[in-house]
Amino acid sequence: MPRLLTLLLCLFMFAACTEQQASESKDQIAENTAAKDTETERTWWKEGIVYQIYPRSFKDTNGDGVGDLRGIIEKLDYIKSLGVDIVWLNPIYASPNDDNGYDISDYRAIMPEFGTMEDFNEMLAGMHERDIKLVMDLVVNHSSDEHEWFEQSRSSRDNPYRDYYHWWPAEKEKPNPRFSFFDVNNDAWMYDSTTNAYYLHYFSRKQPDLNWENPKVREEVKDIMRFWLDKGIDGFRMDAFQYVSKDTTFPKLPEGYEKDIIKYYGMGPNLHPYLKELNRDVLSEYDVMTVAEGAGSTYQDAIDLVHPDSNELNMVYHFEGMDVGSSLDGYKLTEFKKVYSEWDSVLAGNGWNSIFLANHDQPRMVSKYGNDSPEFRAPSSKMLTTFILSMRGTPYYYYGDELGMTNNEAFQEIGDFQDIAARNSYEGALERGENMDNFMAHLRFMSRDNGRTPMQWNDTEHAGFTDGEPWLMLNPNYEQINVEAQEDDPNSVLNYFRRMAQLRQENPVLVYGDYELLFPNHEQVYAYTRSLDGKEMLVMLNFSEEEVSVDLPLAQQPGDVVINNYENTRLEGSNVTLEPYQAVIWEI
Ligand code: TEU
Ligand code: CA
Repeated sequence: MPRLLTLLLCLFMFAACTEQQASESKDQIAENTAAKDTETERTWWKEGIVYQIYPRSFKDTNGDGVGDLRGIIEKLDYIKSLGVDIVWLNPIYASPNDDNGYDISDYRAIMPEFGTMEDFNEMLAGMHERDIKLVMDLVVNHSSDEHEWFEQSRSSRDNPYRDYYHWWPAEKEKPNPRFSFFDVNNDAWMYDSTTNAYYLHYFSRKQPDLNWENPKVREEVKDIMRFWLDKGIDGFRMDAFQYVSKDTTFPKLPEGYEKDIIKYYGMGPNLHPYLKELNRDVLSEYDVMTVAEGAGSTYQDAIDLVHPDSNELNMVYHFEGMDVGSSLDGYKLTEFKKVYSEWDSVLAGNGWNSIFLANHDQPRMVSKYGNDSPEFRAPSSKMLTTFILSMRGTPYYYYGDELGMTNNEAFQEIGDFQDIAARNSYEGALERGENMDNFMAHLRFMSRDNGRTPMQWNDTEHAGFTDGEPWLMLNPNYEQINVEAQEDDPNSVLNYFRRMAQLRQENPVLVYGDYELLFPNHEQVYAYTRSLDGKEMLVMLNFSEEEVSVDLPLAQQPGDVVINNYENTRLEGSNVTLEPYQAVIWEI
C-alpha cells in the first residue's frame, strides 16, 4: 500500500516528486524496509496522548509571576479531565535561564523558581495516581556554562574536566566556522581568555556543547538518566540529540551548509553507536518511552533511529510539517498532505511517528495552520485537533491549544519578547542592516514566545495564571479565551478536544490503522481513511474558510458520524459538502 500511495502522490504532484529527499527514492526505501518489517507491537506509548506543559507558563502559586510545580499539582485534575495519558514537561532543572531551562547547571536539582524535589516527588506521585505518565526533557548536547563541569573545564587546560567540552587552542589557526543558532553573530566558537582557547556552542554562549566522544561524558549522561528513571519517570524527550556526535577535527564545511543544518550537524559519525549504548546500558532496563527531537536528514536516518530492531529510540519527531507552515504567505495544503502522507508510508511497519502542530519552539497552532480570526478560530482549532488525534503516530498536544489559544498580538516591539532566540537574532539582523520591518513581521508571526504565554484559566486579572506580574505578556484575548469560559459549554474548543481524545482512546483503528490519503491534489480538503481489522473510518477536514464539495471515491456510503465540529453533515449520494474548517469522522 505505501508504494501505491507513493505512485499516486507522484502522479498528482510531479513537481514535488522531483525534489525528493537527497540521494534516495522513496520506492527504494519502501523496498529496503519491507524486508525489515516486523509485527507492529502494541504499547502504551503508541496509544497514549501526550500533553506538553511549559512549566514557566502553566500556573503560578506563589505570586512571583513564574509557573511552578505546585501549580501543576493544583491542575492535575484538569489535566486528567482532558483525557490525556502522558505529560511532557519542559526542563525544570537548576538553570540560570539563558534559554529558559535548556541551559542546565545541575541535572539533579529542581530550579528553585519551580519548587523543590519534594514538590517534584509529589507531582510525579499525583500523576501516577491518576494514571498519567511523565516524560522529561533530557538536555545533554550542551550544559549551562554555569555547570560545575564547565567551570572546571574552563579553569585550566589540564583540568580533568577539560575534555568534557570542545576546546580549540587559540595559538592554532582559527577553527573552521561553525554556525550557532542563538549567537548574535551566529558564531559557535567563543573565545575564553582564561586558557586562551575557543569553546564550541551550537546554541547560546551560555550553552557550551558537551564532548560525547569522551566516554566519561556518556557515563555522566547515563547516571543522570538513571537518577530520574529510578525516581519513576516514564521517559525522555531527547533534546537536540542529533547534534551530539561530532567530527572533532572540525573540518571545513561547504558554503551555505547552515541552510541544511541537520545534514551537517545531525547524525554525526557516532550517533547511532551512542544511542545504542544508552539503550543497552540504561533504557532497556526500564519500561519507558523515548522521543527523538528530530528525525535525521533522510528517511533512512529516521528508520535507523526508531526501527524496532535498531534498539535506539521509540519515535521520531520530524520537523517537516513545521517547516511547511513557517512562511508569512501561508502554505499549500498539498505540501502539508504530502509531508504527512510520505512520513506515514515511510514509517509503516518500520518505526513510530509523532504528530504535532505546535510546541514551545513554535507559534500557536491555530495561528499558523488554522485561522485565528474571531469567526474561524474555534472551528479551525477543532479541525486541527481532529487531524492531530486521528493520524497514525503518537499525538503531542501543546498546553493551551485545547482552548484555541492564539499568537499574542500584544507582542509588538522587540522589548516585548523574552526569548534569547528573538533578542539575539534581532541584534544580529540590526548589525547586518537587514530590513527591520520585515524582520519584526516575521518575528511577530514565528516567535517562540507566541507559544509560551501564560495559560488562560479565567477572565480575572492575569487570566488566573498569577497574582503577581507574569514573566511574559499575557495574550489580551484571555478575557474571551479561557478554561472557565469553555468548561461548561458543550460546543467549546476544550470540550471538543475531550471528545476527540476519548474517540481516539476508544478506537484502536485511529491509533494503529492503515492510513490512506484521498484527493492528494485538493487544495482545501484533507481526507483520509484509517483501517484496522475490518474497521474503517473516514476523516474529512476542510482546511479553508470556504464551503467545499467533493465526490467520495468510496465503494460504500459512509455510515455513522463519530465526531463533527459542526451540528450537521451534508452528504448527498457520494457528494459531501464541508462547511468552512469543518471536520467530520465517519465510520465506513
Ligand atoms: O531545540 C533544538 C533546535 O534545534 C532549535 O534550534 C529549534 O530548531 C529552534 O528552537 C526552533 O525555533 C531544542 C529545544 O526545543 C529548544 O527550546 C532549545 O532552545 C534548544 O534545543 C537548545 O536546548
Ligand atoms: Ca511561581
